Amino acid sequence: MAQQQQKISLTRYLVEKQRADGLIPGQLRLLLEVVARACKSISQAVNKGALGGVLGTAESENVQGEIQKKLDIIANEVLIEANEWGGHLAAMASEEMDSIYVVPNRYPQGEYLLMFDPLDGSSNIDVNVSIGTIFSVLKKPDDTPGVQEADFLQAGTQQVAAGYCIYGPQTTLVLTVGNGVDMFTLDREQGSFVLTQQDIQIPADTKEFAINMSNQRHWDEPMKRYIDECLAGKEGPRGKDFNMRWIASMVADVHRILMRGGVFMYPWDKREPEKAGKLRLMYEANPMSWLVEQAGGAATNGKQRILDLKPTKLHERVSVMLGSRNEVERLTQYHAEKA
Ligand code: AHM
Ligand code: MG
Repeated sequence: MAQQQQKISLTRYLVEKQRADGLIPGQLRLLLEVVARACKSISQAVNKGALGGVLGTAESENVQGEIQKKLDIIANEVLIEANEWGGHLAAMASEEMDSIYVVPNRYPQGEYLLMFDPLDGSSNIDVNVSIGTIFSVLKKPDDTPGVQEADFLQAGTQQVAAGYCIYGPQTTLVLTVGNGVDMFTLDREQGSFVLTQQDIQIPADTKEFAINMSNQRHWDEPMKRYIDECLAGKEGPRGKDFNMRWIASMVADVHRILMRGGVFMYPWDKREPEKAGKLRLMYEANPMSWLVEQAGGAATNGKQRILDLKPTKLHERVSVMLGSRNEVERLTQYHAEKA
């Protein structure tokens, strides 16, 4: 009889990682387990859809002036309620909350700071297309008493863990603690995440790009040049045909890139020139950039490595280009030539 392959649960993976290379201290292990548990619960709510009465918009706006969906608010509450009492966190910050959420006095305070976009790709919720939760973990600087927004304003290089959970045909959790990227699939019968892929690598070259082409006329020159050359295909300077995908869920687009390569771009554009971009640095671009780098890819805002940017505010926006290394280098080169 063929020996059944042993399944490794997220819990076991975290315990073994903690033991083996001390990469995951106890509080961080608890934090990651709690985030995963919250994602399971969000996955349940997403799955129920209309049956759970969770679709549609709430009658509120978030700090970015975007109309919130019911599921945006539910996911945010699930993450806060799951994380506030365990003693592993000092504070949380979210796309859906104006200011930081300090762990209430009735609970012990931990040493970590958790940031999240509770449900990224909100425009896809009501049309049954993949969405996801993105998270980033920092350590609270220990030289300051209490906790304030300034404690969160650390460069992406300071992250100690980052990941996302995608709610698609499968619910999949993708995680890094700084030594590669591993992937877990939710086993609904067992109710646990199971390790399904280790050490994910993004190929350095690709023939696939992801960008919202409807903004083309608003881009700056280097961006136009890059896409024009891709579109010119075999007959153009790139000498190969490119394919395009745009899911309008960063989680789903980045997941595809981790699985088979590609380049994802949400650049600055002239629609709102005073904004650096659409995506948020601290809980969208930083965690995704770190995952991509950990998988051998690269991430830039065109001029600088995203992970090196020093944030000046919690909801700061950034221009994003990430994925297969050689394409990101080319984008950087085009921006440098223009400058
Ligand atoms: P959200 O956090 O409000 O959902 O916005 C972020 C999303 C990304 O997931 C996605 O890449 C982008 O917005 C899509 O924007 P657009 O609709 O302009 O193409
Ligand atoms: Mg988002």
